[in-house]
Formats: sequence, C-alpha cells, structure tokens
Amino acid sequence: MTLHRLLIHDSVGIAFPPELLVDELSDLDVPVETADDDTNFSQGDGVVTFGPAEGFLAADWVHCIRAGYDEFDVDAYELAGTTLTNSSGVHGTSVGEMVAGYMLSFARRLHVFRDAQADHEWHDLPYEEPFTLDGERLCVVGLGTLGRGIAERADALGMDVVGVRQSEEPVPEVREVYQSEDLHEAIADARFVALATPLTPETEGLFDTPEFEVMREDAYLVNVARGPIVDQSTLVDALETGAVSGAALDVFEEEPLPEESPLWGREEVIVTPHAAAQTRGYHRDIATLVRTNVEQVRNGGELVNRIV
Ligand code: NDP
Ligand code: 7N6
Repeated sequence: MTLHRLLIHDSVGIAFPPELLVDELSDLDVPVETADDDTNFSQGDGVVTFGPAEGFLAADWVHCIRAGYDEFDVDAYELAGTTLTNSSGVHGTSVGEMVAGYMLSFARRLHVFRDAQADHEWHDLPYEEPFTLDGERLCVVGLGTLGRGIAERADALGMDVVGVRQSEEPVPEVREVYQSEDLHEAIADARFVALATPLTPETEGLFDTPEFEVMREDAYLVNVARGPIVDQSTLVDALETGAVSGAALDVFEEEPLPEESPLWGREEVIVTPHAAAQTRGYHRDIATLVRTNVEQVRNGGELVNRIV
C-alpha cells in the first residue's frame, strides 16, 4: 500500500472536532487534510472516518474511529482491495467507568435522588430499596476491550464477575467464562447483565423473550454495545411486566431514541445518548492508532485492528 495523503472525513465531527485530529497528526510525513462526501477519493488515500460513505472504496485504506464497524460493507471493501481498520482497544476505561456508574446509580439510587432534586424534594427511600454492589453478580457478555474494562471495575467494587465470550480464554477479573451456547446458564443468577459484543448476525436479537425469562426479576440489563442486540419492544414488555427490574441503555434500535419511546419515562431505566465512550481525549486515542498504522504502512508491516 502507498499513502500519499491522509483525509479526515467530516463525519468524525460526530465524535470530536475534526481539526483536533488534523492538529494531532500534523507531524506525520504525509499531508493531513479534511474531506467530505464531495472529495475525490483515489489510490494513495487513507481516510479516517466515523462511518462509511460513497467513494471510500477508491481509497487504499479506511480507518473507522469506532470499535463497531457494523455499518460498513466489509465484503465490498474486500472486493475493492480497500483495507479497513477499526478503533477497538481504546474504550475500556471510558465505557468501563460508565457501566460502573450505571450499576452504582441503580444500587445507591442516585438517579432517583437526582430526579427528586429537580422537584426540590427530600426523597426518603423505602428501606428495602437501596443495596450495595459488593457481592452482587455481574455477567458481562463479550469479554473484549469493553467487557474487560467493565469486569475490572466491577471486580474492584467487590462484585462477583462472570462472563460470556466465543473463545475459552480466561480473563483475570472474571471468575467463570462461559461460551456463547451457555448464555442462559451465565445470566440466570446475575443481578446485572452487561452487553459488550459487536453487532453480528449471531448477536442481533441475542436478548429476546427467552433471555428475559431466564434473567432474575431483580436484574438490570446494561447495553453499551449496539441497540439491535436487544429486541427493544420485548425489553419494554419485560420492564412493564416486572420480568426484569431495570435497564441502563446507551444504544438503541433507532438513534436518537424517538421521543415517544416508553423507555424515556421509566424510573428504573437510565437512557444515555450513545455517550458511554465519550471523553475529551478521544481524538488523541484515535491519533495514536492512526499514527501506528501510518508507520506500519511505511514499514510494510501488518496494520493493527485490520478487519479486511
Ligand atoms: P472486541 O472485539 O474487543 O470484543 C468483542 C467481544 O465480544 C469478544 O470478547 C468476543 O469474544 C465477544 N463476542 C463476539 N461474538 C459473541 C457472541 N456471539 N457471544 C458472546 N460473545 C461474543 O470489541 P470491543 O470490546 O472493542 O467492542 C465491542 C462492541 O461494543 C463494538 O463492536 C461496538 O459495537 C460496541 N461499542 C460501543 C461503544 C459505545 O459508545 N457505546 C464504544 C465502543 C464499542 P471472543 O474474544 O472470545 O472472540
Ligand atoms: C464514539 C464511539 C464505537 O463503536 O459506538 C462507538 O466505538 C462510538 C465516541
């Protein structure tokens, strides 16, 4: 692969101001420029982008600033001979802290107090409502960057962490690793179930009626992965019938979450706007990945996080 210029597509503006990344990469030995959908992409181009756009297949290399690359037509990239890389590996701390926050909020009732504060209300909790995370079981489904970031923090809070993944490889903070086919056994006794898998044909609709039936009635679902991994209307039913107690959701079948969604109005649902990975250092993490891969191109080495 040859690299004549690096183009920062304006879609990265969804995550951070594009000029921050241009600045961060300004010392590279390749011109770094901004681009939009009207740019003529061609051989020798590397493109850094949030999502896919027409024309990218003419470039040599496309780097997605997200871990999830489910919006990209991977087969088309392979056919075109365009290298695709993603940004898995940088979200363990941000998303791990976010999930710790959701769980602490549910246990310590922070969301309830904050809601009451809006009404200047000194809110007394029923005695049986608050609990502590210490000793509670968390099942993390997906034990990659996100899953491990979540597991490490839950372990530090004294939780009993189990997990689910495709391989059998152990994770230090995870007491027991289950395989995908044993999902029900893994989630059955968990007070919290956190989803951290990519969206694939296997994970789409992974959480539907049977899973909510298996989960404890006092359990909370946390989804920081992708919306379609959970059948959202079934989740709403499960919340309404009390099959599960609550949910913290960063991702949805449709984003932004439509105003009429019943999820907005439920006390035991925390809605965050696909914000679990946000941090003001994000552009620097992406710059580090891009810089590594520019060096790999120069050295004729294998690109990191290569999808195709
Ligand atoms: P990784 O590739 O590091 O990890 C993915 C994990 O999912 C792996 O442990 C893998 O298992 C596991 N997995 C894959 N398929 C299955 C399955 N069918 N059943 C159980 N486990 C499975 O990805 P990341 O942790 O970096 O990111 C995961 C996803 O989270 C992304 O694809 C993205 O969609 C989403 N995401 C959301 C963010 C947000 O802002 N809310 C931020 C970042 C990511 P194994 O290792 O054994 O193969
Ligand atoms: C943007 C993160 C991902 O897949 O959905 C997230 O990485 C986006 C800050």
